[in-house]
Amino acid sequence: MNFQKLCVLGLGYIGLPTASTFAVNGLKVLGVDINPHVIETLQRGQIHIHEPGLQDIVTQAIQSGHLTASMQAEPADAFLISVPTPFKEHELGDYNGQKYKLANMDAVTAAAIAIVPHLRKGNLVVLESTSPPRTTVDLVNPILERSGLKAGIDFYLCYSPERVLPGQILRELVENARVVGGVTPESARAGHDLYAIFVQGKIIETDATTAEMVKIMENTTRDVNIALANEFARLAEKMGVNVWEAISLANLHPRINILSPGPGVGGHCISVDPWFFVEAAPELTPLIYKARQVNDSQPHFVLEKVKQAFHSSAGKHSAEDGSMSALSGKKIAALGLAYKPDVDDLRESPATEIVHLLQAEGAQVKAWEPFKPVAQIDGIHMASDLNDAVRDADLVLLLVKHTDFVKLDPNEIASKTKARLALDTVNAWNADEWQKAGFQLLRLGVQTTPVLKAA
Ligand code: SAJ
Repeated sequence: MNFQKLCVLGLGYIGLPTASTFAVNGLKVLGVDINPHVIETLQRGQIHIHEPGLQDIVTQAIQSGHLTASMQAEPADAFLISVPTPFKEHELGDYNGQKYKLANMDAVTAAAIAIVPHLRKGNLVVLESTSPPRTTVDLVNPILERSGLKAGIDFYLCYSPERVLPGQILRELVENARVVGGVTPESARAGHDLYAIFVQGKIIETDATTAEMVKIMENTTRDVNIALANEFARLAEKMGVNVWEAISLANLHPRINILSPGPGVGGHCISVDPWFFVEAAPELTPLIYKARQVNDSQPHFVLEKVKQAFHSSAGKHSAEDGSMSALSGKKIAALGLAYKPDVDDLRESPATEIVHLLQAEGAQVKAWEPFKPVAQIDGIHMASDLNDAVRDADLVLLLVKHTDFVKLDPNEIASKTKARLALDTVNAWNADEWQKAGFQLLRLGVQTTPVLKAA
């Protein structure tokens, strides 16, 4: 199949890089988004999200005349839907009292409806948004057929999940293998032809529902593995073991690859997608459900570690402030609010949840997020820079392993803060160096003294 014009609906972290990549590979691309700020920014030749290399490729695509932006879809040879699939905000599912999150498919529904007036015989429609299994067949297909055209006969319809890692999107878009699932084999073939325009990785054809499952299986596998790592961290603290050392030794085993524990699982993918399986079949997914619970409770684990940190140093300070256990009045410098290192995305971020939990316990938190220095984040007091964050702190709390934070010199920090207590939740700092600089450094997954009860 030949394509001249492509319409991409949804210009977020996936849609904009994908639209630009198709445009610099020769297609005429119309980028569509319901957010006027996104369209105005693009029409000014700028971008609204941080991703390495994205500004350059967008500039190239716009200057070539191949990428334009609008809030309205138009007729095209192919349509690509890459809109968000978050949770329903005020509604939970219930299975024997077990509450679970529900997918909000409003944006996908609206995008499919927006395509109907422009759908023509021979067109291709691709759903890329991560969606519960059977969304393409049971939700998108019937909407598109309101055009009077039949999917798989008059037009092609397929599902093709993006699998790119934020921070490496433009490279992975081209290099990663791509799964294309059609509602018919011909649809899968048409999807193959579209992505073959720039994908250098293997392109595999299958059916739409299998492709949907594949995507959610990938992210669910990662979520369950991270949950296991987080449980290992909790166990290690109980046993007086350094979990980071233990993981690096276990990963020497040829068939073991334990992921990293941390302050929690954030972002719009790993912390969201497994719920699509739980929603689809709560009776079949006890493990997936439990893993979500473990990862969603990790911010509380960090809260307890902060209390522990103050408690362990209380010997020295109790005389001064008299408030023994509560965090009330404690000044905490929170370093990092993004959901993971070196990205500007704060969606579902465990770090912001931890700050909210600390504040609810009466702590005064000043947060510094270098990737979103001016962010107004609900109820979080943002510092103007790193120095401002640590200056009056009692505790320096590292929540995100941004490269710049890893490189911090503890002596330099010691000269800028009165704190001598630090907590590293992401295994970024060298304990000896920080201790030499005068800090008592506590680390997630490391307990110097075992807390095992004597038999
Ligand atoms: N995390 C840990 N420990 C780890 C790895 C990650 O706690 O060992 C945390 C991170 O800090 C973050 C969250 O998990 O809060 C997710 O981060 P991530 O880097 O694992 O993944 P995402 O969400 O940025 O991207 C994932 C990727 N999926 C997989 O690797 C299976 C990416 O390939 C997908 O395209 C993306 O989800 C998506 O859009 O679905």
